[in-house]
Amino acid sequence: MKKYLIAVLAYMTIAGIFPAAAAGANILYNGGFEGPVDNGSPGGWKITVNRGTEAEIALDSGDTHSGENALKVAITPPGGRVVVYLDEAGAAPITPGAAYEASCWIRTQNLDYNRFHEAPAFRFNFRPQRIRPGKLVDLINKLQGTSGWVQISQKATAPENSSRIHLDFVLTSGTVWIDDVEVRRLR
Ligand SMILES: [Ca+2]
Repeated sequence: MKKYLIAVLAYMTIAGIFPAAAAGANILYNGGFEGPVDNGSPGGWKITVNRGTEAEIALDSGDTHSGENALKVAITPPGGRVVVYLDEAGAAPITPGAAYEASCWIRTQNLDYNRFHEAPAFRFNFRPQRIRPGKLVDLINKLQGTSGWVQISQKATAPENSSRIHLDFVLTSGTVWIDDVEVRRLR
């Protein structure tokens, strides 16, 4: 009986009855920052810190949106540039032509522009083919005057020659906590 079941499942996968990810399912592997740390970055994510930027980057268990950890990035004034971006292996493949929604929960403290007047942002795009202009939420515009966790989401349609999500957070000055980042295919 078991053997029979496996054969049926294999056939269904080949026939495309189980697509890469079902509509509506979150395709990010570690959007909640609960997975293991890999080479100093949370699994599924990469972080770059521009030269001259003084920043503390850590998994913080103090006040998470859910689970044990949120990613904390604290940049000392007058600021600089830290980019937290989704690793190529951080999400399941996407379906070209399908619409997706990227969302995250963010908490901030003393958020500000850097010395180049660059705003902190949550950006959403695709690779290898990109959408132009890419989707972007200006975090100062969205979160100024707020405290506590706020959900941010944005939608985009994957171009025909895209195979994966590109998602990042550009951080400039002040402290940001990020948790429960998700990307879902819209039904
Ligand atoms: Ca978490």
